[in-house]
Amino acid sequence: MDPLQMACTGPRKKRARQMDTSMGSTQDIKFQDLVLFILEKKMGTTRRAFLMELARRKGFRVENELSDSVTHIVAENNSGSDVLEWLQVQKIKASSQLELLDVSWLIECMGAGKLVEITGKHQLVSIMVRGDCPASHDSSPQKTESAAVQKISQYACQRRTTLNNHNHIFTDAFEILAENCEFRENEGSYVTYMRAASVLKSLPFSIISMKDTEGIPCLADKVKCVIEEIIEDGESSEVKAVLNDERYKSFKLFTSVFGVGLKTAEKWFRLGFRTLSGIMNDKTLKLTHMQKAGFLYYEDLVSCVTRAEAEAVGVLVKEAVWAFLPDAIVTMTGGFRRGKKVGHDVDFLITSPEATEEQEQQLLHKVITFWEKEGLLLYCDLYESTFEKLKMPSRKVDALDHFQKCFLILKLHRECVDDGTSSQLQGKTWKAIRVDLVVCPYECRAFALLGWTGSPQFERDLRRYATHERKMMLDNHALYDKTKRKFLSADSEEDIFAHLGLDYIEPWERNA
Ligand code: DCT
Ligand code: MG
Repeated sequence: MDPLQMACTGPRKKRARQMDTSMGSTQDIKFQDLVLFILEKKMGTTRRAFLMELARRKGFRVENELSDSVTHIVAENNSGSDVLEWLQVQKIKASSQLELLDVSWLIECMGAGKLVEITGKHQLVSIMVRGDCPASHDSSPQKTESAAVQKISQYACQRRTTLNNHNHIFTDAFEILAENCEFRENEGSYVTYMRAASVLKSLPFSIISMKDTEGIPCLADKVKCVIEEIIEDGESSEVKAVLNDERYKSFKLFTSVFGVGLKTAEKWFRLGFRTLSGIMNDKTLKLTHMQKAGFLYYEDLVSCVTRAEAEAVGVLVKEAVWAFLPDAIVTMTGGFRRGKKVGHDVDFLITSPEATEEQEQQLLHKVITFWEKEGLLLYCDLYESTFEKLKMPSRKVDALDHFQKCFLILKLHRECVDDGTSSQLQGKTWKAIRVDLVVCPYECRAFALLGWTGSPQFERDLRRYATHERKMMLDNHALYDKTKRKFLSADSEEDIFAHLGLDYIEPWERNA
């Protein structure tokens, strides 16, 4: 067996006993700047001895005892809180220089024969202070302090949330509970569950016991009860009940149709409908154009858009836009910009440094006429701009913006999709795809890009943070500083984060 493989699966006891754990000191040290200490807690003496010996052979300096010279503590099956607690018992204060790492980092380093970059998945995050933390005004803790003393912010815009979710079992549950509250128009509980799901998505470790939840913000009592039940029973009875609830099931089904919102779903439910075929076969119901398109292309639209399909739509959009405005900047936004592999639609932001107001206003009309002639336009709903310069940003966290935009359904031909394997196209030569196009004035582009990149929860928390922590107002058009009584301009998203005193969060870290 390869030694590294053994490191992953655990050593055979007999061999481990023969090892001399002190011999490493005489071996060549390849990584001079690092001093490791491997924690025995939950790892056991044998495995620890084996890993120490292996790490030394691979060029690491590994201490037998925890001393001041140690720079990295490596642990297995421990959360950050577990390690900190152990340090406290040893009467050792965790300094901000001390890295608390999962053994996976050491194993990766040994496998690669070099130091592997430490990322969130390796860091054992712990929370020194319990409860919601007020935003720190001298930039966020993520970059300036080690994970050992890092607090988790109550704001998603102060957390880095990649798509690597270690707590799916909990976040899936909270998203279902939140959706049920949305269907029942219970705004308060909706926010509670969404914030809980969001904070859990940002954790670089899986919650395995209630102790791991200590100090994590945004976990209300009712949220903790659900977590506890899932830890104990593997599922939540409340979620189970929701999934079996007739109202929830009907609303979920009805709102899966493009053009159907809560009001329509409520009406259909009250009228006694429970299936989509029941609605389609009813001659008395009046459907909007949007809903008719929603039913017509239902199968295509409920199947997710793949990245290859999104890229193919991007080619179509650029081709059409550039035919009329060659200098236009076309950016794919929404979930795909955040690195998602699938989405429910494809969002684009369009802006031009040179276009006149009239050229800007005409662009979407020309693009739509062009696609209509090509036979690619299956549905179109265009909203003209109601944008006014120097208007105060909206106070509402979920307010829609005032830019000109269109909600479309486009026909995407199979041969346009690069991978050619688009499963949804089987037997058909094309697939209906939902596409959103937004046009914004050039000076608003950074705000519009930030707003249209999402996630929705990240956006809500950005605005909430601006209002409550900075006395500023942020929306998709502008940022206003109420203290200085002036608008703050921005050429890039980085500028906006800087105005807000926030560390920059990359798009793929905004999956809150
Ligand atoms: N948006 C927002 N607030 C909302 C809805 C949307 O700030 N209430 C922003 C953030 C994302 C962007 O608009 C695009 O919206 P969607 O397409 O609905 O979201 P998405 O993240 O792209 O998700 P999906 O992958 O399902 O399309
Ligand atoms: Mg989208």
